[in-house]
Amino acid sequence: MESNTSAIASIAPGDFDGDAQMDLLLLRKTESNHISAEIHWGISGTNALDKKALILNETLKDQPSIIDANGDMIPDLVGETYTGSRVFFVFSTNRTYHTLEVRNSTSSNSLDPLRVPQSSAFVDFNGDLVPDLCLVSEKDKRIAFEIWTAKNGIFEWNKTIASPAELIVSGRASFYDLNDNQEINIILPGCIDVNCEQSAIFVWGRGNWTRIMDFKDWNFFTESLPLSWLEVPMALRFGDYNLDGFPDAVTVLKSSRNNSYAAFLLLNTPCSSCEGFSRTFQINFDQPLSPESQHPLLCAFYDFMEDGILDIVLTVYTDGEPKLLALEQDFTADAYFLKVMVVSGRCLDNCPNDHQPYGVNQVGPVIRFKTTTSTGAYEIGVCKEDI
Ligand SMILES: [Ca+2]
Ligand SMILES: [Ca+2]
Ligand SMILES: [Ca+2]
Ligand SMILES: [Ca+2]
Repeated sequence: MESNTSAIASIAPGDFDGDAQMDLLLLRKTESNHISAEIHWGISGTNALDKKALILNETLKDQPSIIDANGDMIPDLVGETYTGSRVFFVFSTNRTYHTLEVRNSTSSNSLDPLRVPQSSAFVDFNGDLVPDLCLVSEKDKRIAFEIWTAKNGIFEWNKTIASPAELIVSGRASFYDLNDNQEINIILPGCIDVNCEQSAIFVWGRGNWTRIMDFKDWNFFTESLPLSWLEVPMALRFGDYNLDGFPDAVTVLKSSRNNSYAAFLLLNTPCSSCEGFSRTFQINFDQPLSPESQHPLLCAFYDFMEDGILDIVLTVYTDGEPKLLALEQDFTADAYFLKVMVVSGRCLDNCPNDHQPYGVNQVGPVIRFKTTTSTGAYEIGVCKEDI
C-alpha cells in the first residue's frame, strides 16, 4: 500500500468488485477536514493487496455508509459529498464506480443535509426481507429519519420521521426489533435538556415515539472523551445478553453526583407503565461493568468464544492511556441460539483456485426463521445483521 500522511478515519472490509476476494475500504480525514475514500483490492488466493488502489474523485462531509444500492450483491456507498450532493457510489466488477444522485421522485424540494456523524441503517423496514435504507438528516438542529424502501433495485422515498419534539440533544439511533413483533424499531437515546441532566430513551414503533425510559442520577453526556481523536456520539450498543429473544444494550453513563463515568448493562424487560410500548430497560446501577476508579470510554457485546453467549468488550482510560478489557460471561440457563452466516454467493463455476462458490460477507441481510417451542407452538424470529 502506498504511504499517505492523512490520518486514517476508519477501515472496512467488503468485496467491492465482486470477485469473492475481500477488498478494503479505507477512509481518510484530509487536512481540510474532508473525508476521502480509497478501495484497496485484494488479490485472489493471496493475503496481499493490489498496489494500485481506486481513489474516489469526490470527497465527503462525513464517513459514508456501506449499502448495496442496486441489489447486485456488490457493496456500494452512500454519503454526502463535500459540495453538498447526496449520492450513491456504485461499484462494478471492472473495479470502477459511478455516482448516482439520491432523488426523491415525489418532491422537487432539495434534500436536507445528512447528519454528522451519520448513522444510517441498511435494514428491512417493511418485512419483505429486502433491506431498505434509513438515512438520518438534520434541519434546524432537529434530526429526522428518512425511510427509503428498496423496490426492484431502486430506493424510493417512503416517509420521513421527525425526532421526538421534546428531545433537545439526540444521540445515535439503533435499529432493532425491541419488542419481538418482527418489526424494526428505531431506538434513540438523548437528553431532554441542553446540559444532559435529564436523559431518556425513545422508541419508534407502529407510527409513534414512546419515551420508554428516564434517567436520574446517571445520564448520557455530550463532552468529548479524553482522547481527542476518538469522537463517539452517545449510543446504545445492542446484543441479546440473556438469550431471551429481546435485544439488551450496554452503554457508558456519567454520574450527576460526582461526575464519574461507568458502563452499564441495560436489560430489556417488560413494561406495564410505558404507554404505547411493551418493553423498557432495567439497569442495576449498583453493578457497573467497570470499577468506578476506571473511566470507561466504550463498551460493546462480543462473542469471544463463538459459542453464542455474548461477552462484553470494554475500553477504559487509565494512567493516561486507553486499555481494552474483556468481560467473559458465564451463562448456564437453558437456551439455544441459531447462528446464520449470509454470504453473497458471487462467483459461480469459475471460482479462483477451485474454491467452492460461496462469496464473502454481505451488508444488510435479514433472516426469518420458524421454530416449534416445547409446547408445540410456532415461534417466528426475524433477525438482521449485527454490526
Ligand atoms: Ca474483491
Ligand atoms: Ca451494488
Ligand atoms: Ca424491505
Ligand atoms: Ca435479552
